[in-house]
Amino acid sequence: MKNLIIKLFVLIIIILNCLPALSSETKQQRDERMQWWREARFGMFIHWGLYSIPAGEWKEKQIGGGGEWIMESARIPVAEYEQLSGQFNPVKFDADQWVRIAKDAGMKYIVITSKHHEGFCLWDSKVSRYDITDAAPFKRDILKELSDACRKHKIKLCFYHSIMDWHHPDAQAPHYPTYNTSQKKNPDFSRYVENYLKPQIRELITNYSPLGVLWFDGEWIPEWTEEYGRDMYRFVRGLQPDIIINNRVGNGRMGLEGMTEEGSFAGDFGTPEQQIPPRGLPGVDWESCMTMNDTWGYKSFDNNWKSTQQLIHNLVDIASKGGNYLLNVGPTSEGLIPQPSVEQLKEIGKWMKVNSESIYATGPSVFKNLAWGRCTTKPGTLYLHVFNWPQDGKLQVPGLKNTVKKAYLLSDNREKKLAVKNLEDSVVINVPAEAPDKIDTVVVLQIKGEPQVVSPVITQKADGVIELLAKDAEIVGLTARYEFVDGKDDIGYWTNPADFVRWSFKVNKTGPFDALITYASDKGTGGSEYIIETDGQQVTGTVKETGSWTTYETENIGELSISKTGVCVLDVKVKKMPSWAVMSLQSVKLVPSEK
Ligand code: FHN
Repeated sequence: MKNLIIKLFVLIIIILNCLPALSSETKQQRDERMQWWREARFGMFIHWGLYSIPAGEWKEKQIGGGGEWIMESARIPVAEYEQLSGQFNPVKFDADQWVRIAKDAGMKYIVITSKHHEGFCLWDSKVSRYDITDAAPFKRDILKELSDACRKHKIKLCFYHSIMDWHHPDAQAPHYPTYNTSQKKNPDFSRYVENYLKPQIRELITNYSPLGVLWFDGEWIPEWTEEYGRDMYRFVRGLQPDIIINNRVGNGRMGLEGMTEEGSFAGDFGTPEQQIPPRGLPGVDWESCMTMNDTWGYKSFDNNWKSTQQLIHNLVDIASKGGNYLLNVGPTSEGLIPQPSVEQLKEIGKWMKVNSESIYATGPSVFKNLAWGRCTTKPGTLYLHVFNWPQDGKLQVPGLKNTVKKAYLLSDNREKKLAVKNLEDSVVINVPAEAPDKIDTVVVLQIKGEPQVVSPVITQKADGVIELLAKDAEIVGLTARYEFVDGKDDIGYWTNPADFVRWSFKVNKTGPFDALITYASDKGTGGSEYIIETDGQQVTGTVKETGSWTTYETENIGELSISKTGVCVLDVKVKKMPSWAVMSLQSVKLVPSEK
C-alpha cells in the first residue's frame, strides 16, 4: 500500500511537471514567451571547452575543420583526449568582462556551450566527473560565474547542450567516433538519456534559471529519435515553462526548419547555420548562427576574420528578414576572447550605439530587393539601411506609395529633416553628399498608415528591348540572393541547384528575341548548365568561368519568341551544377532579333 501511494505521488509530480508543455499553448501565450527573444535580434554564441587547449593542432599538425571537432578530426582516443582536462586552467577567465564585451556590442543574450560533442562540462555536474570542478585544476564553476555576471548586466543566459557525446560510455554508438572502438562496451543510449543527459539538463535549468534558451545540437545521430525529441521538449518546458528551445531538439532538425505548429517537437525556432536564408523564413522564428572566422572553437592559426562591414551587414540583413544573429566567439584556453573578435565587437558596438533603434524589436522589410541596402520596420516607421550611398545625393525608395511625415538620419538630430518627394512610383529623399557612415547609414522614414509598396512593373522599352535586372528578380529557393555590395550587383550565393530566378514583365511588342545573359563565375566554378524559359520555349547555356565573382561577361545564348502581349514570365533554372555554385547572374536581356 505504502509503495502504491509513493508511485501515485511520483506519477502526479511527473504529470504536473509536464503540464505546461503538454497543454497546447495559445498564440498569445507563445508570443509572450518569445517576445524578449524576438526583440533581442543579436546574441553571442560562445564555444568553449577542452578543444581550446590544442587550439586546432595535434601532434604538431594543423588539423582541418572546426577547432571544437579536433577529437574527431584528429582521431584522438577518449583516454588520450581526456588528459586535456588536467590542463584546463583558464586563469584569465573573467565572466564580467565577457558579458560586458557582449553587452557593449549591443548583444542581448549569450549562448554558451555547457557541453559540446567532446563531453566535457563547464559546470559542476553531479552526474559527471568529467567537468570543470572534478577533472580540471581550475575548480571554478564557469556557468555560475557567467550566470551571476549576466544577471548583473541584464543579459539573458542560455545554454548550448550537445546530445551527441563522444566521451560518455553509454553514448559510444558504433557509428562514431570510429577510432574509439575499444570504448564501445555495451553502450546503452537510453540509459545515457535517462541517467545522464536529462539529469544534466535538470541541473542546468534548476541551478542557473531562469534561462533564456536551451540550444540543443548533435541531434543528427540515429539513436536520437523523434520520440526522444518530443520527450525532451516536454521535459525542459516542464522544468521552466517559459524557456525557449531551438529546433535541434528534434532528430535531424538542424538547419532551416523551425516550429510552425504549437507544441511541435521541432522546437521554437529554426537555426540556419553559417547562412542567411535569402527570404528569411516567413511564419517561423529563426536565428542564423555564424562564426567570425572559420571555426567555432578556438584555433590559434585561423585568421580568416570577416570584416566589420560584413558583420554589420549580416546583422542588418538578418534583421531585415525577421531573424536573429547569433555571432560566435571561441575563447582561448587561458579564458580570453581572441583580440580580433573583441575589436570587431567593439566596432559593432559603436555602430549599435547610434543605430540600435533600427535593429531591436524591428520587423522585416516591406521591399523585395533594395539596390542600395536593406530595410527594417516598426509600426509607422521604415529604417532604410543604406550600404551604398547614392552618388547624386538622391535616395530612391522604389514602389513606396505612403505619404512621408518625416525623414531624418538616425545619427542626426531628429529635427534636422531631409527633403522628401513623392513621385508616382517611388519616394525620393535628398541626402547629404557624403555618407555619414560608410558601412551603413540609417535613414528614418516616418510614414502615414500601413506601408504600401507596389512592385515596380518591368516594361518593354521603346526599341523593344526587355531588360531583366537582378534587383527586380523574384528568387525562389534556399540559398540564392540578391547582392549589391563590393562591386557585386547580381544574384549570388546560388549554391542550391533547385533554386531558380523569375521575372514578370509587360510585353507590348511580340516577336523573336535574342536572349543575352550577363553573369560572373569564379575560377573553378564553371560548367553549370542552365535553362532560360519563357512563353513555353527554352534555350540552354553553359556557364563559362569569367575569372572572378565580379568579372561579368555577356553571352547571346539563342532565340526565344514571345507570341502574346501582356504580362509574361521568364525563368532561369539549373540543369546541372558540377561545382559548388551556379553563377552570379546579373541580368537577362531580350533584344528583338534582327531579321
Ligand atoms: O557540430 C557542431 C559545430 O561544432 C558547432 O557547434 C555548430 C554550431 O551551430 N553546430 C554543430 C554543427 O551543426
